[in-house]
Amino acid sequence: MTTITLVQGDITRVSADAIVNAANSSLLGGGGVDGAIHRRGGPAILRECRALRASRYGKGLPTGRAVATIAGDLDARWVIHTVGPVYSETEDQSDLLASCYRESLRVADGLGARTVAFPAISTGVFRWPMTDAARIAVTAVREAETAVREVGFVLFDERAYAAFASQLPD
Ligand code: AR6
Repeated sequence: MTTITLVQGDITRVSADAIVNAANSSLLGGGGVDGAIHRRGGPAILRECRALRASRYGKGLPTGRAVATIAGDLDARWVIHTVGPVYSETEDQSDLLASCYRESLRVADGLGARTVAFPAISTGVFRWPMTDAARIAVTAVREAETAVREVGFVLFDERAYAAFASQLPD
């Protein structure tokens, strides 16, 4: 059984075996949680991202996939970078968003991670409506077959926290 916990705060301040980054396919950093992780984690993470671009992901990491690097100065062993879909009003990309959670947990299993912290993927720059994103995230984690013991959703503000809380029993 995987326990789901909710925390309101900054994901770069939490302690976990693996911290998930809402990256973009370039793997070369950006704003939002991606920028915060690279800032606090230090340049070692970006160095490994660049190496991944040069070796396995010359065309970028596809949307819905995940890949791990070291975690630099963060209080974690690994950062798992995943690329959420940009929200579309015309196309249902829910499965790609769910895939970010599934693939991140699959990568976590490969590493032997037992605790994983997720941000609310795609709900910032990529504009996914928070309540819908929370439903997809919680469902994907609940349905995942994983050896991860604890998944913590780290929500940046009260609105995000409330949206995720509404998806869990009291
Ligand atoms: N800790 C936890 N959550 C955070 C933090 C933080 N330090 N900072 C922001 N959030 P976003 P996306 C929340 O934009 O929508 C980047 O430029 C934020 O409030 O970080 O998947 C990448 O390089 C929001 O709820 O990621 C990509 O280009 C959630 O994290 C693009 O943005 C996700 O917001 C990815 O966009």
